[in-house]
Amino acid sequence: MKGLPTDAPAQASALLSTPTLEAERSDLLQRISAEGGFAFVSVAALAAAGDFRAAEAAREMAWEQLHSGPWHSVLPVWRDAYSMACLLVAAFHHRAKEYREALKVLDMGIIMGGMLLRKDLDAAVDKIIFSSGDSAELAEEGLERSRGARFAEFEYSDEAKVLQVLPSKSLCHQIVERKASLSLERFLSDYFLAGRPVIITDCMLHWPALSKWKDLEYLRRVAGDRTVPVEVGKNYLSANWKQELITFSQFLERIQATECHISGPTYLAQHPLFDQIQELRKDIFIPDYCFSSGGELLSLNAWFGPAGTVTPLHHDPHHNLFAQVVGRKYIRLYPASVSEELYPFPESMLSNSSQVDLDNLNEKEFPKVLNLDFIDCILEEGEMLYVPPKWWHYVRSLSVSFSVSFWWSEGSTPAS
Ligand SMILES: O=C(O)CCC(=O)C(=O)O
Repeated sequence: MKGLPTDAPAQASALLSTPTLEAERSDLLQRISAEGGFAFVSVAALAAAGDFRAAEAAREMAWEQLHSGPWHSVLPVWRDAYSMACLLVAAFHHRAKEYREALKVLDMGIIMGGMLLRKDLDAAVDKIIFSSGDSAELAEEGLERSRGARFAEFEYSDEAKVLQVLPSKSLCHQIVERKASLSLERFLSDYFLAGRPVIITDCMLHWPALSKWKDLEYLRRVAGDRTVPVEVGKNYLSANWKQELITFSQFLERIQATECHISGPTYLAQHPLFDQIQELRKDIFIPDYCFSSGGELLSLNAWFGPAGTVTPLHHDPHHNLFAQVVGRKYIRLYPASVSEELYPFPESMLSNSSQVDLDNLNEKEFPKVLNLDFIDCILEEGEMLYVPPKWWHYVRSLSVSFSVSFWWSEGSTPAS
């Protein structure tokens, strides 16, 4: 932390303009006290009075609470406490023109904190990006190197090589149906209500993302300094799998590195990146199909990684339109009706995942899988796959790949 002017601290949080925090502060502090967080309340008061170390201490205390047990058992008030502390710390960094540090702290608040102060966090990010406009501090690093750079060509463009990396029996049975110019009515009647997957080949061709997200310089410029959560390891079921928080620039470096890291690929998986980085949100459009049933859009998630990422066989409870923006992915689908034959994990946390590793099939342990019918496809750039709720899916990237999933709820469309 650089030295602050002596009059700075008391004004520090005001400089970042945090209207929700001002309105909610006393209620939030009371709720934190009620949960026994007296020490947090004391340091937060010192932080508000200008003590940077106290702001850092408040952030650490809240961080400890976030890691005190399984994520679902963390009391929501501690997530809001964490956001509050992040705003306090960021205000000091902003005042000292330490924009990169400020941005990092705010992103941590966005990723790990609660929703109460989300508007303040987002507004503070905008302010930092604006404030740093004519400073050399943000974004310049690495830009030179990525000027004009695009991702390497498909790693497996030769179909024979593709088959070598796919689970056995891939692409030799039924391929997912492809449709162009699919009307909303036909989508509803033939796929949504029928519970059948389909690839829509031409409904995202106008997205700016299709060309922009291949451009490393663009990605680095709009997101390079932002912190994102990534997964490292073979896949989320493997023993060495872990999560890390790194900057988007660091993530791009890892994707560009031709050799896969020893601990496995780094995958930015199922992250609501577009709530976090508005610039990227502008490059995509929500497909009308998501609203055709009167359901509610639940989440947009990014899936960005190198060739070789695998999401093991699992199912989700929602309707999913899965848009392939950059690169290509192999996807295998099994209907919900064969769930039992796919050996779901008995533990409730993992009950939507199969114990079967399709890349390394143990036929003795899981014999019923062998003769199950499935449908599969290689989803190409510019195509969207509709995955009905509860359909099991296995996904492997065949190149650098950037996809977006749109999840939405059932709605009230009468069966026609
Ligand atoms: O792309 C992937 O790796 C997995 C996508 C997925 O499982 C989903 O959208 O539900």
